[in-house]
Formats: sequence, C-alpha cells, structure tokens
Amino acid sequence: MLEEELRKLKPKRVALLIHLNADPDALCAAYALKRLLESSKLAKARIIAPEGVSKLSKQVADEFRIRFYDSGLNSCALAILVDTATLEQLGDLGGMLVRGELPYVMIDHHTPHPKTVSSATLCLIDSSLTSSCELVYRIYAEMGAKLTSKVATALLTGILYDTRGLLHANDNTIEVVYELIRAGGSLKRARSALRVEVDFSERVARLKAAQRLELSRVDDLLLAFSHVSSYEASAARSFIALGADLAVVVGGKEGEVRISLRCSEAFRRKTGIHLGRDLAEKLGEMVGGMGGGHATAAGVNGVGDPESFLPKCREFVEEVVKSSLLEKE
Ligand SMILES: [Mn+2]
Repeated sequence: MLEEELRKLKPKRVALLIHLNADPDALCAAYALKRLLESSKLAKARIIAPEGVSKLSKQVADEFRIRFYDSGLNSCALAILVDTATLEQLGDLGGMLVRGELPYVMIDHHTPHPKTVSSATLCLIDSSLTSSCELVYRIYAEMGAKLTSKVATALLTGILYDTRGLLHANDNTIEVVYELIRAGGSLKRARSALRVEVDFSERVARLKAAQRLELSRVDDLLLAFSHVSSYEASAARSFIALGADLAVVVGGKEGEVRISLRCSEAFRRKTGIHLGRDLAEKLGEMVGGMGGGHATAAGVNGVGDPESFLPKCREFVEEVVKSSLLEKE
C-alpha cells in the first residue's frame, strides 16, 4: 500500500518525521524505512527529529550510525510520520502539516488522534502491535524487500525498547523477532545498544538517599522518606524498586527545594491517592512554589531548606495517607 502510494506520488525526497524526544522505537523504525525507500529506489529520505531525540536514542543512533536532522522539511515533497499519533507531537515542525502545506502518511502503533488521521493521505496504523518497528517489518515483508542484518538488528532494538525487553511482547512480536533473527539480526547487539550505565554521581545520590531513609508504616503500606541534594527522582524510583509503596525524596540545595514522589500501583489502588493532585499540589504551596504530576509520579519545586523541610513533609504525607485509608473503610 505504501509502495503504491509512493509510486503514484513520486516524491523526490521524503521526510521521515519522528516525535519530539523520540525513543529508540521511533528512531529505528524511521531508519529501517529510510533504507527501504532508498534501496527500492522509491525516494530519497531524510530522518527529521524535531528538537532532537532522547538520550538513549542518541546512543542507539551512534551504535547504528543513524543520521537525523532537526530541519529540512521544506525540501521534501511528502512526510511520513513514524510512531507519532498527533501533529502536536512534532512541535513547531507540525505547523506545515497542520496548514496542509505538505501531504503526510502515518505509520504507527498508537491509537491515533481522529483529526490527525482525517488529514492524512494514507494511514498504516495497527494498535495491536507493540512497536512501530513491527509495522515496518510488515511493510518490508509485504514488499518482498530484503532485510540487511544491520536493519534487522535496528528493528530488534526498537522492539526490545518498546516491549521493555520483550516483557510486553505478544505472539506477533515473537514471530517478528524470530523472522528478524533469521534475517541476520542480533539480539545481543540490540540489547547492548540499549544498555545504560548510570552516572557515578547518580549512583552516589541514590545510595546516600538510601542511607538517610526514614521508613513509616501505615497499615500494610510502606512509606519511604529521604533527602539528597540532587537526583531525587532517581532516588525515589530506586526506593519503589526496593519495595516501598510510596517514596518521597526531598532534593535541592542553597534555598531551593524539589520534591520527587513515586508510588506503586498497589498504593494507588489501596489509597485512591493521586500523587499530583492530592500530594504534590499541596506540598508545592507549603514550599511557596508549585507541584503537580501524574497519579503515580509527581514533583514539586519551591524554596526552603530540604533537610529541615523533610519532617513537615513527612507529617503531611502520612496524614493524607491515613485519612485516605479511613475514607476507604
Ligand atoms: Mn513506539
């Protein structure tokens, strides 16, 4: 279908557009498409990542020598949106598409926005797939195009990323992974492309936060509190991994206070507490700043002394948790 569309439109140059702060699935899917369009002589292609890609994607790009740009849309006759469900996810570059100045095709595994779909020339969307790379593999298969081992490995990388190392893989994912390995793809190399080493200073911060950890128990919920000068979010996440139901880590120095809150799904279910709304917003007021976020991850910025704010913070959080449990009874 994509092939027919391209033979009809005959664009000289195609932009492969990926979302802001693109993850490895978006980048690898775009890369494999670029190789497909060029090797089958359908069009020249350029990967455009508005405002750049994520830190991990940068590492993947270095590993596979994938080149991407943050501009050049003007010289393209067609855009292919990869792993991108709405035009808003393209930042300022989406403007040209919103204004209808450039036709676009969508290739994605997210549930798309109806408005974005209705203006598209062609949509190849399958939300039953766990990654965009699987969809790109399907396009290769439909066209009968040959995969090089490098492209196969790149597609495996995107799949491993979006499925958290195949944890969320479904039957189709495993079939595609099998075919990619048969085509010469290396799971080992894909895994190593995604391996992240945690910074030394970040590991020190996590361990210091652990050293200062104060534990409270409310019913059968474990609440962990601590303070650290930086990497408070990383410390809070590590407490959840250790087994805390709720982690509150106060960070900052020299009069600046940041608070990072994380909780488990079980905590959310048992207490009904939304960290952003029920804790972060009020903590933000308490430190003369602002707080907010999601149900299981939130943050606060304000002023004060992190260490001396911790007891007040702890008292407030424990109160909210206790009263939410009473309400639930
Ligand atoms: Mn994806």
